[in-house]
Amino acid sequence: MAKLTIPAQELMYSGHAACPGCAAALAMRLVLKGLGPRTVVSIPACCWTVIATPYPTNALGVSVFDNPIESTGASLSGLRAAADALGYKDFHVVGFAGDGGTADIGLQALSGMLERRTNAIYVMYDNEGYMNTGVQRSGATPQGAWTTTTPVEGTSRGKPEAKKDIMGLVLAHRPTYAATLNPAFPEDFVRKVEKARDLTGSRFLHVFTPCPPGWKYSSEESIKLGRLATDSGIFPLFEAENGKVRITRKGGALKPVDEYIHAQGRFRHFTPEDIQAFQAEVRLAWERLLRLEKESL
Ligand SMILES: Cc1ncc(C[n+]2csc(CCOP(=O)(O)OP(=O)(O)O)c2C)c(N)n1
Repeated sequence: MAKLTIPAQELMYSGHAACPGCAAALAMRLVLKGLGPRTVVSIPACCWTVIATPYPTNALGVSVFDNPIESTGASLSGLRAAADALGYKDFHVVGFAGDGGTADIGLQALSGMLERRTNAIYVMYDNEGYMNTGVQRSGATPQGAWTTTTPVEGTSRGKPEAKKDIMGLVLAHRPTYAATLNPAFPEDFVRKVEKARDLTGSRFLHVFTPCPPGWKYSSEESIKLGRLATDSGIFPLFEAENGKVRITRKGGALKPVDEYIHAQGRFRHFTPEDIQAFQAEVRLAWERLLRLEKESL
């Protein structure tokens, strides 16, 4: 029988303010299991500020620092300098930010932190939109998806533009470690957090976090959607250590994207042609990743 490797320690308390089925809540729980209590988490404006710290409560068993939405990367550089000045040893400085606060509004601060080689872990939880403020589109929203700012009415048929290649942007900085994680695969998830924990330098974790109210599906389906996303090649699991790319889950032939698309209200308007176009993009991106794995040094 397989041996479960997920630490029993809980550093996220029950009674937090996340929606039922929130995969971003599960992501935080697993991240803290992997890192342990000697951690400070810097959280910008996003769902997680509401989940963790509605005054005067705190759902986490570690220190929390609230930072402005655009400055998580800068906050991590400052917190690391402070921890070093205080002589803290074996202390993890962690950012936990949404896709909007990372790939759009906070991209400059993230780039600065990666370029400075700040000794910290940046976690981007990707619910593919600005969810906390009412499901607006972000650079990470997939092409064609409904959001409140990319409606499906009149001539508008969801988001016209493609999802930003966030890992591509991060890998261009050649960080010590970067990986994609999915709470639907908790063993792979925790192994990557522990690997990031044990390295020094800038580390970036891109976490796939389905969002029931934003993606319009029922809350008990988050894990099923997570598994479908990876097994269809929509959110492949891979890691890059000093630029060397390795795909960490290759389950044979990819599943067609249809089941993933049909399970969510944000894609309800998709025609068979839309699904075909979505499928073609996924296949191209998967082939690019296979090439990257083969060619990376
Ligand atoms: C400079 C600035 N602009 C806008 C906001 C309003 N705001 C607060 S949370 C949020 C959404 C953030 O989206 P994301 O980072 O994707 O996290 P999520 O809400 O999805 O968890 C926005 C736009 C803000 N706090 N500061």
